[in-house]
Amino acid sequence: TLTPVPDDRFTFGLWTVGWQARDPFGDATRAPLDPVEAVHRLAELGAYGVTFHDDDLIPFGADDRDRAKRIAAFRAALDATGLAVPMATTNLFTHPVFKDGAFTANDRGVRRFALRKVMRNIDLAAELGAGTYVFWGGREGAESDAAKDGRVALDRFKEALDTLCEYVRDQDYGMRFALEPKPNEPRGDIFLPTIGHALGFIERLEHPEMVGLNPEVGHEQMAGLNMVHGVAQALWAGKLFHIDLNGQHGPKYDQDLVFGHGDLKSAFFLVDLLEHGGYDGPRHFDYKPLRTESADGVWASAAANMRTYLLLRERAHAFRADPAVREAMTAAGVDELMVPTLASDESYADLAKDDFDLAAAAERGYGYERLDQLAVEHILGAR
Ligand code: 3MF
Ligand code: MG
Ligand code: MG
Ligand code: MG
Repeated sequence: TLTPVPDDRFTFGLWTVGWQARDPFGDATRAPLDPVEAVHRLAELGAYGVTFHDDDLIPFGADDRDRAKRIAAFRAALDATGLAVPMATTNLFTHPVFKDGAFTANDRGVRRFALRKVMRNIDLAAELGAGTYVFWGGREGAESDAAKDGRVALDRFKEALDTLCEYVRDQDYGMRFALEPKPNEPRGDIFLPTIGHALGFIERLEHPEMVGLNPEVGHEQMAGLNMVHGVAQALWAGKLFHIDLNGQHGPKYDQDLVFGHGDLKSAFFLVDLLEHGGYDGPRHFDYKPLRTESADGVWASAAANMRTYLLLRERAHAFRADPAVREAMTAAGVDELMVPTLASDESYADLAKDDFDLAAAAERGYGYERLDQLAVEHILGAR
């Protein structure tokens, strides 16, 4: 069905529907959105949950009474709607104190402040039942390569995550961390710019089993990379802990379009992978309603993310079930790739026994054109 229900596990960041559309060249075009209203509206639309940065819920610097009041109101909205909080994260990028980064700021006092800010919100995240805590290092980077020794910056990044893993273990929160790579914006260059960089980094941590990824469609595409391949590698490594779905038109500024409103074909193959590739986490939308929209447009865009996902899910099932697709896949050898190159009782020595028709293999066609067109026809609803 194309009506979103909580079982579909759609989630939204408070900062998405709540984006006031301030950009580097223009002021806000929308009024602030109360998190309580966001929770109610998202629940009405069929979402499963909501996620937040500490500062989305509690303005930076709020006193303890104000903080408690806002948390209580948010909790009441969650209880009234049944919305879950599967993930939370820290804003380590808006306040001027983070202009040179948080975990990798040259100023040691900033690094220590950042850790305190994260731990405080991890406590709240745990109270609200979040199983995943995301780290997007938006300010962890540089504009000049004279500013930081990249090797040392990674030492500090590792130190921060090791310390926070220790904290979560000591508190018995059972929470996992998910790193969100991004190549640039707002920094000229950001550390851990892609899924691949982050996967390599995780293996050097003290508790690699606690740390995985939160890849974002637009972020990989900003780097000119194939999100579907990146997510496949994250799944292969057992590291797809969470995902940020949105739309992007290739390498340019971070567009944060509605899911599917950028590279639609890639969105189709991504949904196909998530649905058939063993991912069972939230389908989290991290997008920005266009700056041109008033409140109606905001809620239309929230609904559009879920409907587009459901349409693509339906299309992906139809694609897989189509006998013509099955046949084209077999002809293309898609299944043959599942057969190990050496049989279980063979070694490299057995390769010498092969009687291989080199000319025939060089000459064969794979039929990918036909297969790809079948995918396009399914996306367009022509089959
Ligand atoms: C920026 C982002 C972030 C992260 C968020 C952590 C503000 O490009 O994608 O959104 O997703 O900080 O989840
Ligand atoms: Mg983003
Ligand atoms: Mg983005
Ligand atoms: Mg994101």
